[in-house]
Parts: sequence; structure tokens; C-alpha cells
Amino acid sequence: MKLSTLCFCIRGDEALLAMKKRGFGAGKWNGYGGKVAEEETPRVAAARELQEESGLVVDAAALEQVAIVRFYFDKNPVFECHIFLTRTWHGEPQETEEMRPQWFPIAQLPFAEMWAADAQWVPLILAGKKLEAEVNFNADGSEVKNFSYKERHYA
Ligand code: 6U4
Repeated sequence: MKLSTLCFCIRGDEALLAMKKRGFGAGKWNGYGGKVAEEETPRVAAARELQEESGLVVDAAALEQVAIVRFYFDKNPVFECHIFLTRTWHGEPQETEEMRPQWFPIAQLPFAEMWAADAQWVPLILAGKKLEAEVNFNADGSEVKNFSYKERHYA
């Protein structure tokens, strides 16, 4: 599986999402993330991707790991995504070529315009749960065939 990351910034009862303007997942609101480079840990990659795509600067050590989600497409394992939250950063989110940021109340996330499985696991991590989950999509990721998770701890 390819290692990837997602990071959600939390400000009070709001979460920062960004509209992905191009590439895989274009047209969807999402946290910030991307692929983990060879020499990187997921945590370091998450901080780098957040900075590259939003301009926000975070200390990788301050990111809180809250989940690992494995994404399957038509039963093929494709991405192992390491998910982080942060409540501290430097700077203001900026629009970049790839992402347009917007704050959303956590109680009103735009699930109709997010990845189809996000309604199942994003609320759990934003409510403080830590988990390991599996999402089985159809071939193009438009439908969730199966979702399961268990709670676990992260160092
Ligand atoms: P980079 O490294 O920035 O080029 P990119 O091509 O933008 O990466 P990436 O790594 O952000 O893709 O996404 C990796 C994969 O993880 C996506 O192709 C699908 C999946 N994915 C990302 N965010 C997801 C989300 N919130 N919910 C979901 N799948 C997600 O179900």
C-alpha cells in the first residue's frame, strides 16, 4: 500500500478543510495531505504537506496521530493513510494552486462533497476517538462497499 497522510486543523468547534482543485480527489473537501516520501515518517510528511498546500507551519512533533485508515478500491489495497489532528500552528491558511481553504463547524461538515466514506470516520476522530479503519470502495471510489474500524492508541 502507498503511504499517505491527512491532517485536520481544529480551531474551537471548527475544522479546516480545503477544496482540492486538481488531481486525484479534485472537487472534494478534504483535510490536507499527500504521499509520504521515501526518507520521511508519516508525521513529518503530514507537516510538510500541510505547509506546502496551506502555508501553515506546524511542528511535526505536535501533531496528534488519531487514525490509520486503509483504503481499498475494488478489493485492491491502495492507500494506507495516517491521520493527524493539530490545534496549534503558525500562520493563516492560504489558497494554493492545489487547495482552497475554508473553516467549517465540526457539526456541519460538507459530507456530500467529501470522499464517500468520510461521513463514517471523520466525525469519530473529531470527537476524540483514535482508530484503525478499513474502507472498501468500488473501483472509482464513488461508493463505499464496506467500512469497519476498531479503536486503538497511538504513541
Ligand atoms: P500528493 O502527494 O500531494 O501528490 P495526491 O495525489 O494529492 O498526493 P493524496 O496523497 O492526497 O493524493 O491522496 C491519497 C489517496 O488517499 C487519495 O488518492 C485517496 C485517498 N484519500 C485521501 N483523502 C481521503 C479522504 N478524506 N477520504 C477517503 N480517501 C481519501 O476516503
